[in-house]
Amino acid sequence: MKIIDLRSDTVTFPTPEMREAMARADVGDDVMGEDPSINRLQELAAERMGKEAALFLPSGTMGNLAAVMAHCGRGDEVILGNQSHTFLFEGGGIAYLAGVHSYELPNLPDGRLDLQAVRDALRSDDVHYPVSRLLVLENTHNRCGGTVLPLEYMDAAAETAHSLGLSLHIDGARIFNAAVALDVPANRLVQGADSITFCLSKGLSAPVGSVLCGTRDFINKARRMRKHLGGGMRQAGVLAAAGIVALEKMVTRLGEDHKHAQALAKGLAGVDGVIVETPVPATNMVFVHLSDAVKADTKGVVQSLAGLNVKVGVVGSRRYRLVTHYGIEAGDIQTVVEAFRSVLQ
Ligand code: TLP
Repeated sequence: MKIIDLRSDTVTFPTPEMREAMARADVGDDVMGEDPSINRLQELAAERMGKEAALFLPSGTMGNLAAVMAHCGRGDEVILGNQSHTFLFEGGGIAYLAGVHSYELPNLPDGRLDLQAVRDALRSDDVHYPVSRLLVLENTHNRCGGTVLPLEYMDAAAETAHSLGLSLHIDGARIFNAAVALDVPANRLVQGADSITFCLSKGLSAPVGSVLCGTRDFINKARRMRKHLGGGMRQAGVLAAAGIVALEKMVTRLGEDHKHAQALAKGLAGVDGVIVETPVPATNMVFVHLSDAVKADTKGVVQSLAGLNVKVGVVGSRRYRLVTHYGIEAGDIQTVVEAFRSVLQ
């Protein structure tokens, strides 16, 4: 019996083509810059993001952290959303490991930051204050519902950041979902950004890895930071080989995941007791919560669903996240809807 695992798109397995590419990969010592597969992945990633250079890292968390460390010195300040992954889910690493102070602005419901609020957050030159150095945005925005920050906003945010003397980093863990949803090339979407991290190991299905892109100088600094963080790997070309397949073969199919998410939202909207937060999800995430009429508790529902081979993520009291991905097929959607109906009836 198939387990329908909607907890995240991080649960995806490598495709058969990835496994073959991994078995055949040419490898070398990447700390010495000699892994041909990693070098190729980095070139490809830089090209896809329209940046000079790129760096392969073990995770999105390390990509964002290395970026913050390369942009900021200790005691500097980064402006970011209070719902951002970097603020909520990266273990406070920018404070703990980088000594960087954060200025959290409330994310608007669609994941954007109000650009006037960004202007207002800029510190004046005064010894009492940290030095404002960096603006971080997330696209797609995970906790705001897999929402997409539109192109005009991305351009305006870059202009605002630069006019304030700030650099702009994009946590683009799912930037290709945004690009596919907007039908805009990813490199255009991040054109104004100074750096971007994107993940190979989410909707693109590679087993491990993220890539940080930016100018050559910035990437040279970030490579030092990756070493400080213990992220310099050796013959990791076996991982990069899967990443190359991810970039070349797995981007355009993300639209299927978005369609499945829309079908799932529509189906769940018809189940008594389930409140779908966004009737037409923008990308591959569906957030739902239980109505007051439901007696069962948050965990009880998860356990009952798991008993029917459906796994969902808990993201708050009586609130769940369901993420579609490679491995979830059209036929699974109805199974999930029926599972909810049977658990909540
Ligand atoms: N997100 C994971 C969990 O950590 C919540 C998920 O299941 O969605 N940026 C964004 C926007 C992310 O969603 C994630 C992972 C990361 C960065 C970190 O990537 P990894 O897990 O590779 O460190």
